[in-house]
Amino acid sequence: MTQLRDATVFVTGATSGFGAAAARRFAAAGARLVVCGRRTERLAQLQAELTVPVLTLTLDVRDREAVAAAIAGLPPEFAEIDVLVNNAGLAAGLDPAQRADLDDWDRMVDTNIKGLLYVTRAVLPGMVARNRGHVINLGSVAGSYPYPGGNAYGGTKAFVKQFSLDLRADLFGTKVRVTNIEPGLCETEFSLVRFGGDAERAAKVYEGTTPLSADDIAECIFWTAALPAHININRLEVMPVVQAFSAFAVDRRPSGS
Ligand code: NDP
Ligand code: 8X3
Repeated sequence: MTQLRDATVFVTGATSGFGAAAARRFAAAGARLVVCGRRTERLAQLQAELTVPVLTLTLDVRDREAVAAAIAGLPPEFAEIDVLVNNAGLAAGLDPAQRADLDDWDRMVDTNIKGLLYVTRAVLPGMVARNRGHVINLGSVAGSYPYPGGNAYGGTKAFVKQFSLDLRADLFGTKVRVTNIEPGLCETEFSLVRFGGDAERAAKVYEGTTPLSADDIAECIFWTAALPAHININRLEVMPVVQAFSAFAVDRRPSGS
């Protein structure tokens, strides 16, 4: 197995959901952590809770210069990143494309695509130079299966899937691994964010189901990192048993109705 005790693990979006759960899971294995997000207080809480060395970075991954400076300026004891969990991301809105808010689309593209690119680009040279490392991206089932209102969100996650595969092509010949984790329905703050803080609407997404939990996904993330160094999980698609895909939709109404 890959030894994660004393490994340096960098988690984006560690203030909530998968990121916070992944930080806890790696900490349980004795890793040292760099945790980032925009909510400083939550990062401080996580740091206070964990007994391993933790560096907190208040960082908006959309800020290209800030990302580059934060990663270039890591103190030596946190600078050699072994595992990057590219998790920061969001869905904003569920309106059909013809009514969607362009600001929502910008926010998703800027965070889920461009933010992930900025962090990856800053971390990769060190991994390649050390000839070790693992980039674990958070894609989604939405990157493979369309659903009404998924539009730009699904598009950003399809990007993450393809970028993960293309990274593998560039890293061929090195020992740096790349994995795209593709979760389905999972109860975190995801829907609260998607619906602009509407807790009632968010709760309805999970009502009457047994969704995945953040800990379930943290376990998947951890598993891919802990596998022996010669194994690369390219994509890991995970759904709760209560979720599956449906058949093609066919509109049988008489035309014009
Ligand atoms: P949460 O809303 O619970 O967590 C999202 C995290 O991303 C927060 O820590 C938030 O931190 C961080 N984040 C958002 N925007 C930025 C930004 N601009 N800069 C830095 N950090 C940011 O959602 P999840 O844990 O569920 O989602 C994590 C990832 O998993 C996302 O990429 C999401 O698309 C994906 N995903 C989620 C699924 C689900 O059903 N829950 C399923 C499949 C994929 P802060 O606000 O403090 O900046
Ligand atoms: C989150 C899963 O199905 O809500 O990526 O888009 S879904």
